[in-house]
Amino acid sequence: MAEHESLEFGKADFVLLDNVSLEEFMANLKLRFEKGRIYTYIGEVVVSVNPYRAMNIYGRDTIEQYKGRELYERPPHLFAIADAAYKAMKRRNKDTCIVISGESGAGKTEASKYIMQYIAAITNPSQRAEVERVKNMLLKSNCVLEAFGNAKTNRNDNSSRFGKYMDINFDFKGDPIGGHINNYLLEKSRVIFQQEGERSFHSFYQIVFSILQSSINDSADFKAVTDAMKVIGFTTEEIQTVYKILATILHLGNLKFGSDGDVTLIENSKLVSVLGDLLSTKDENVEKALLYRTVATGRDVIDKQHTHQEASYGRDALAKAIYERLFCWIVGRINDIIEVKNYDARVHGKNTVIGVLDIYGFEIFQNNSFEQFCINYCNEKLQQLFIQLVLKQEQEEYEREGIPWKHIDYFNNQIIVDLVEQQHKGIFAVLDEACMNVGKVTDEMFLQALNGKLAKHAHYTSRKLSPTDKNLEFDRDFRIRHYAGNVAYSVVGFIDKNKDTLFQDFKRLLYNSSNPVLKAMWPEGKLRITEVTKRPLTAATLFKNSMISLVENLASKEPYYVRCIKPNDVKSPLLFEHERCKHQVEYLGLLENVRVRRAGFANRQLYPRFLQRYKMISEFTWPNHDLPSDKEAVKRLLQGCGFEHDVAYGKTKVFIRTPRTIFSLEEQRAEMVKRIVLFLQKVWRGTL
Ligand code: AD9
Ligand code: MG
Repeated sequence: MAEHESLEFGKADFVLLDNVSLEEFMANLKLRFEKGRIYTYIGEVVVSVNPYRAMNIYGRDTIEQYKGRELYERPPHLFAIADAAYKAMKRRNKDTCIVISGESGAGKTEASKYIMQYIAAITNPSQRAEVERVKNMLLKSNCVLEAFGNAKTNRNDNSSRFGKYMDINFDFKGDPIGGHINNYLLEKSRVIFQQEGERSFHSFYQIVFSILQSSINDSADFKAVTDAMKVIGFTTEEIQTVYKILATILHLGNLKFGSDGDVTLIENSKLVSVLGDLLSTKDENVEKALLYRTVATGRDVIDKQHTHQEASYGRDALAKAIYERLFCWIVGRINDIIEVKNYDARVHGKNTVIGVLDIYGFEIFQNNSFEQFCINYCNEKLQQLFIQLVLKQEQEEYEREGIPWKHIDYFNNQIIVDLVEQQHKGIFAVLDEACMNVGKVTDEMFLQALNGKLAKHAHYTSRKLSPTDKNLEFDRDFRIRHYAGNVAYSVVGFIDKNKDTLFQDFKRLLYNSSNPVLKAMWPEGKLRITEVTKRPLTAATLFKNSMISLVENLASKEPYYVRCIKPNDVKSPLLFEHERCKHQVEYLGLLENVRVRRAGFANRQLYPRFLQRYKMISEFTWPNHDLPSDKEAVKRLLQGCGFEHDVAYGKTKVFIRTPRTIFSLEEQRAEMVKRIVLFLQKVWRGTL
């Protein structure tokens, strides 16, 4: 429970609501938003509403106010959560993680940056040069990754198109000594196609506009990104290669194929030599890779000419693949540089981590495809984790402290997670099976297979299964009832995107480049055609595996949660769209969260902390107590106040069931503080 805020700003913690109803929850959320209080707690969870305006609450002075303080001592803030995670890491040697969730545009990425800034600001008081360097690199890596992995969508001008999990490693002093980034499935199709009103990745505009000097923002960002890459430690050659790759992709976008009878040709063949230059490879090799593929038939190896359609497919696949590879390579390079080296646990003690997760939020567009399906599945996984961990954490604390605990029921989205990922029956499994088939499998056949397998599933339907459903517009769609809403996905492109084929000829072309940086990105180009036999894992399987290991990793750490809410769809700082927000509160399970928290104990505090705060209200503890332990002193204090019935004594903490008790303690404390101040004033004036 946070104090230092008058009730005019609403309740700082939802557990303090008089009645836990959706109406009261919403009224409090709205009041606080309108008063500029964008953060509110549910116990240790931060609920955040995107203010869509610059807030003066992230400066150095605010950071100082949160440093080392307990959660309930200050108004709710991201900094308090970051500090709690940091304290758990430092004092208790715990690996912790901060999981930020919410739909697209709700404020996850901004929150993750403020959290990183806070951690950077409060660490390394002795200004060790090496630690300063590491901190600087961690912060700068954000800027680079955003340039290459974010884009304007119809939901968010700076939408993350990849998932990011960053570990920050700390030494025994609690200073950051390195880090590691895991990135999850980049939405690479954006390189070749954007929905109306959207853009490709920021990086492309930065390079184009830096040449044209026409857009101030993009060209300033170009400089910032280039500088950031230099700071992180990218070599000049590497940076040049990065920009050459971007240019390659832009030129590939202009490449057109034509036909002359049976022969497929490149129409604007001048581009071939431009590409040859950029990729540091011979023009004829570029041309050949674009128009032919090498196939092994028995012992023979032949060059087979692409059809017009195959050539276009190949070109697009190439553009997507080199961008994705570039992105992964950038992440890999950052990791090479920031990873902890030479850490000796015997000398330095345990190396602990804080992980920060910032993924792409749940999204619904006009047209939803394979990428949205993966993104929304990822959000289902995280929702599932939230449900489990928030309860688990609660239960474990009661157990650890020896407090009896009655299990509380909660809504479970596992059924939707299973619908997607279950072996043999799940949507990914059906998709993989379709992709395994030799012979031509179409997206429509995949849809039929889904309809066959999932006809009875409560969260799945399609036009075929629900012909009268007016919200299902197209035959090619299937619809999932997600935890966060209904989404119709068009099956068009599912098969291709899942197979994710890139002709081996392109890999060889890039591997044979005389640019060593580029060559190093394509090690598998070394293989000869007869050596390439293994079928690569599909995009769906890779993504599913990465999500499963992400969740395992998060579950192994002590979690802290930030739940972001998007107040409106027009990016307005003034508008609190009631229905929109209510929907999010519901699907995020925030009300259940409050109930679980309240069914247990609304407040818990370490004994010494509790005493420090309230000792002045009891004659047994003021100014000091002579009881054998702080725990005994707290017992005595609470008995004296008549709150015995409302508390439980754990091993290290006192648990207070109802918020009213805390209010009352606070009131008594305020009264005593006033009396003490008056007394001191009298002493000072000599009027006593
Ligand atoms: V997505 O799932 O990556 O599409 P996010 O990451 O949840 O989404 P983001 O953090 O990018 O959303 O926030 C969207 C925009 O809201 C930002 O670009 C800011 O303009 C605005 N925003 C978000 N949080 C804050 C804040 N704390 N203060 C001011 C904010 N503006
Ligand atoms: Mg984001």
